Amino acid sequence: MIFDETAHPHRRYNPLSDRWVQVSPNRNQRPWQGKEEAPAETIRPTHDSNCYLCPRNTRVGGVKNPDYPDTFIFTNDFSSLTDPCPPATDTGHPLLRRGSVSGTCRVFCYSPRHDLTLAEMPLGAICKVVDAWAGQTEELGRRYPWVQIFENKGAIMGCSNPHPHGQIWGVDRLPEEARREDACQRAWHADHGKTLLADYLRLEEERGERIVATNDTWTVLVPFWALWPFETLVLPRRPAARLTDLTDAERAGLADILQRLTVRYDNLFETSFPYTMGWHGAPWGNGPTTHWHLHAHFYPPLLRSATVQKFMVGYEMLGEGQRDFTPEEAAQRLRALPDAHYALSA
Ligand code: H2U
Ligand code: ZN
Repeated sequence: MIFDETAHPHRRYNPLSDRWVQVSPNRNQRPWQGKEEAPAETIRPTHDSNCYLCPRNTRVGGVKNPDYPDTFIFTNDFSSLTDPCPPATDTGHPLLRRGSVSGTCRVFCYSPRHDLTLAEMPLGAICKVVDAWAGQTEELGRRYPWVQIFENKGAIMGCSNPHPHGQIWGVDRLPEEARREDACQRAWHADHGKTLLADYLRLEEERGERIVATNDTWTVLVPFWALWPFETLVLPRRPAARLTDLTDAERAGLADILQRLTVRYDNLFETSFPYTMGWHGAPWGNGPTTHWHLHAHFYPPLLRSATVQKFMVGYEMLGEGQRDFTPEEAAQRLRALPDAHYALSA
């Protein structure tokens, strides 16, 4: 038998986080008995008086939101982290290790419009989001080694409020994903003299089969080692280390590529596409950052329709992560979709 990556189970290595993933393309043929009806798309008002993120509304803690014209950032009224936080004491037993963590958690409203998402926002408004991400990175990076920007989108991802928003945390130490990516990128740079993702990007640009969209300054691709069905990696073509290092042209290019990616995601199943996304930029205050290549991960849970989602259970929890169809097929499907949003162009 001759190996065929589109038919035969195999494993792929994620060099960015040092993990293996199992690809099982043969599982495409299995029967599906779960429910598949399309979800009711509710038409949302531009302002919702019950939304704690809309302008002029009062939040749970009693604070009133300003009448903000574009973006708005506030400290989470229910922050996961505090600063200061009492240092964790030693338990005295090596099998009961604990450590300290302190930081701050902010909520970031992308727009005063309750009814929009990144995919539906005009390019100028997405530019404001990019500028705010960079500004927050700069400010929190002065106080914390790790700045985690992320967005949970969609009820399926546990996000209760459809108002377009994300979160920004400043943390006083590297969390697990950051620690893994720092070690992998550091080792690659020491051996090859270039960033891991610069070498990877060159390879992908030559091959083309996993590219979703590209412009002068950015590329979006489905990584060779993607675990989630339509997972993507958003990469600056120049190896910038952080959002704060981007030129004006790169910021504009980022707004463009984010729009093209999120529109494609919505077009895939003609639904407001759920995902968790977030930025990984170089840690602060830990010496040179030449090994680190800025990137965003998009991790969407949908598998084959607006309602059929991928669950990370069973072998995924007990063995290793597994995907069904190949990353190349995911890229090909996303690449083929139009740049115009299905709901806006109707
Ligand atoms: P997510 O939906 O992405 O979890 O973000 C909403 C955040 O908003 C959530 O973390 C906070 C919640 O703690 N929040 C406030 O800070 N004030 C409120 O009045 C309600 C919700
Ligand atoms: Zn709102």
